[in-house]
Amino acid sequence: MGILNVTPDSFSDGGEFDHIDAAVARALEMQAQGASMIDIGGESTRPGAQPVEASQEIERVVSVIEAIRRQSDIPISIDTSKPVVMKAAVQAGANMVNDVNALRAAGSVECCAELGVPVCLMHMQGEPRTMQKSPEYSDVMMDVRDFLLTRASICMDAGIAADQILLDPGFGFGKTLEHNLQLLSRLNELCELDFPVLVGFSRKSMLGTILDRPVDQRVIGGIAAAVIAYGKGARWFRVHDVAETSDALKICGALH
Ligand code: 9MG
Repeated sequence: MGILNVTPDSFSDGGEFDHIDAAVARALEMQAQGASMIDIGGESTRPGAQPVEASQEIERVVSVIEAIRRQSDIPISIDTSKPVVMKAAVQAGANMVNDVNALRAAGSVECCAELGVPVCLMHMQGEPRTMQKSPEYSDVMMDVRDFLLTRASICMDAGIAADQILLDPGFGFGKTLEHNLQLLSRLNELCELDFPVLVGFSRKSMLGTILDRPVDQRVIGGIAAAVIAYGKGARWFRVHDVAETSDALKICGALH
């Protein structure tokens, strides 16, 4: 899954893809590099990020989704927590909802059930503005697992089919480095459940902390984490550096 942020303040490619043509070109480039889905987001979820109005988010993502659709049928996921944005994005041509809030906003579960699209439910403690202040867990893997299973069960009760649900432990979302490492080392406990698991490490600060490197020098660290996650059963990877990650994952895939 290649990341396409269409926010002016994105931490990794801020402002660069403001223009629709550039966003489409980047999406097509990621497709050519091996991405099997493009994840489009119009609201930053990085730590400390401020929320944006739904109307602004819709304005940012819909024009880009429509423009990609004119040139490619690559599956698109919409990275949002707002049901109105989910609906507008799917009507414009998106095929999946990727929600860092695991469809907890009022109306989100019902909206996705009605849209009939797959959903990625991600774990996050707190909210992006404050989530890194002092995250606490009794047992981080058990807490994340229980949360995701509860959310999956709520989705299924609302009519979302089990095979339309992906789970994501939410690396970096309300977690210390120790929590992230615990989650990675015990990722098999999540992958053993009956849902595919998606992970995202790309350029995140957990890599920067371990490596002491800025955001543009974390590619190899992100690939190392992705390879470890593959070994534990994850099969979906949300990444900026598609070509490099794709090569690494093809090597992993050749063994399975
Ligand atoms: C939007 N977004 C940022 N990081 C993410 C991650 O790790 N997983 C998912 N599903 N979405 C993310």
